[in-house]
Amino acid sequence: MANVKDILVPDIGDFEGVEVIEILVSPGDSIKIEDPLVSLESDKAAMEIPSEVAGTIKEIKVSMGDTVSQGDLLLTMEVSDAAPAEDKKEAAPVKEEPKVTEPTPAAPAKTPAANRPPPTPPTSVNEVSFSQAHASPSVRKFARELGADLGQISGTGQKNRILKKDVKAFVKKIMSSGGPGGGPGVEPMPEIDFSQFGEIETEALTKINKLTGKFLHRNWVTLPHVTQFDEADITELEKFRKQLNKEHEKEGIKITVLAFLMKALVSALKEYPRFNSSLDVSGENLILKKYINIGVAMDTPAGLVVPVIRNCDSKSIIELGQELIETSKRARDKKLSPSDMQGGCISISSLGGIGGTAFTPIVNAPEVAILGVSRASIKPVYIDSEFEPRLMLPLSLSYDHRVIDGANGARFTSFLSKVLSDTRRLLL
Ligand code: CAO
Repeated sequence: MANVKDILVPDIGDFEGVEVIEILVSPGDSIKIEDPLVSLESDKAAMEIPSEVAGTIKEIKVSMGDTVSQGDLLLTMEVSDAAPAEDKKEAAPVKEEPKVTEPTPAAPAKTPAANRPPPTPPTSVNEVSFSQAHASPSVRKFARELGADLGQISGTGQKNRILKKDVKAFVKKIMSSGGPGGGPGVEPMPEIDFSQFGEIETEALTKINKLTGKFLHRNWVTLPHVTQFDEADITELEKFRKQLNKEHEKEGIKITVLAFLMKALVSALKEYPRFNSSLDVSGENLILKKYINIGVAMDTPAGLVVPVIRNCDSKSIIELGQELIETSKRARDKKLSPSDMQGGCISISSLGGIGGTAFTPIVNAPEVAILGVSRASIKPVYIDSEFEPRLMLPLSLSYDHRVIDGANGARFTSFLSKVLSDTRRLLL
């Protein structure tokens, strides 16, 4: 036989007239001992009232917003006789840590959704905004289980309280926003019929475009990039380069600035070995490489490729110049194999032959840095109390800030600049 039992507010300490902020059960619900029934909130803390008995909810006797004290009737429950007496242990109210914002429970709602930072993946939880969010313990627990940051969720409950359904909607939105142009926590790109604005033509991306795009996107969103800009005075280097090209004209050898840059990078990597490293998959160890292979971004009609020139430390500038010519021809003729693109330590993206003053290249992970090079130009440089026309080469070094500190980024480009300004240093 079942009997109907009144469920009262238990001993909740010194609190009087506490607000009912959430009713967690409905008539007909089957309840186990310690299942939460309602959430109460004072101006100091929120707490859940768990059930002391097992049974079925008959009638809810309070409404949201009511204030209750110890001994007040919350609901009635049909308690099954079958429930063993020893199951009927005292269930204490589950208290949440005191609220960070005092004194009004509605305080977190002062941050309108529009002013909140854009959503990030459910895994990155800001503990401060999480603790300040206006939600009951059960909703907090639920959000914790899903890794959802309460601080980013707009509540639809009373006084903007975050409800379980708000957490569900937030997670659902994040999970479904991984479509084209979207990503975790990012709105998917809307599908637009551009022909409504004028004539259009659709061109399929090449295989290389698609593949490169995927890796660039991954590297752009997963690596914290910083780009360090600098300049190198290559006036003397350029004289030397022209002289070398004249000397080797008959052999058909042509050396561009790029070969010198590769040689300068070899010196810089030896001086700063951290730039010749990769993070392992766990992200806890740095793998330092003892070889020096340099990837060179090459623009081909089929798209961008980054073949790797191996063992650059054991090659002369002339050998590097030759290999660059051969490799760029193979790239344009689509003769590169996947292995030609592997094993790089650092990359160079040279747009100097085209133009521009600076840019922010994307690190070619698992490498940790990439050197961008723009077009050299004559600039007035103040030397020994006079302006002199010097050929200045713009450098843009992007690096993975998890591995390289800003100070070392600046040291690296300063070193490169020094070496390129005085080619004798390449011999050191
Ligand atoms: N400043 C001024 N002139 C430069 C220069 C620079 N930084 N770099 C090259 N030049 C000059 C060269 O000396 C050459 O001039 P001459 O013909 O008068 O001797 C001319 O520009 C053409 O050089 P180049 O670009 O063909 O040769 P390179 O060795 O410098 O580069 C290669 C070879 C394959 C890297 C280049 O052709 C290329 O593809 N660059 C694009 C790379 C790219 O797309 N990067 C973006 C990646 S991210 O999207």
